[in-house]
Amino acid sequence: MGRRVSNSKKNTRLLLGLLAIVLATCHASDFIRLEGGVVIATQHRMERKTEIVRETQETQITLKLNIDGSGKSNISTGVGFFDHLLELFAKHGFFDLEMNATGDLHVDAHHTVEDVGICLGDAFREGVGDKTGMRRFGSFTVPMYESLAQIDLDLCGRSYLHYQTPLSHGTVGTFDVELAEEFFHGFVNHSGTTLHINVPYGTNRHHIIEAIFKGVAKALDIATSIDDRVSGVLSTKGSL
Ligand SMILES: [Mn+2]
Repeated sequence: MGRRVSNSKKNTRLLLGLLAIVLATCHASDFIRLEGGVVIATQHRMERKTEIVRETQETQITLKLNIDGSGKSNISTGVGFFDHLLELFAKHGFFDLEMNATGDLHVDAHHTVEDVGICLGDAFREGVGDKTGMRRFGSFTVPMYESLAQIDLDLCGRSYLHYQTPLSHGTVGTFDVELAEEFFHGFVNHSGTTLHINVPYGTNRHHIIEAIFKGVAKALDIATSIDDRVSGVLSTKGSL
């Protein structure tokens, strides 16, 4: 004669079985919500890592990005100040970034800086995927001694750059200051970002550009972060 099992015990076993299956198939970063004792895997969050390889007559670039990183970087572009900017971009945005760029520096740093911006834009566009659960908007203001950089961005799929700084010309090391704008043009065009960069005041070239890169990193960290109140994509249109 078989053992008699009450309905409530059967239900408990069924629930525990379902829980085991859900936990076994879910990633640690998935969202699991308990609602009235029923386990629902509401979203499957993919790893947000990308790898970009781009080669032209002017530059050869390989890039690895982890949007959900810790700020580790390994950067080599051949332009010292630009390496510094990309390292602090990774550090302050908590992105893991490997970047190896070989460009036609015998001409100048223009193609290298612009193409790195293009590759970083491609990496973010691919990395965020369909933007499920993502905050989408990000703003951050960085004071760097006498300079102030105000950054506002939207990862909306529409590319737009507003770039207003007191910088017009000059260099930091071998980096022409106008290359910062070229970098962000490449970035917004390939990432589909609406990006407003305003530096209302500042005098030191190194400080101004560094504050901009830190601010963009912080604003991107906010915009790419996941808010578990967001169901699907944060848009009345239903897609971004
Ligand atoms: Mn610095």
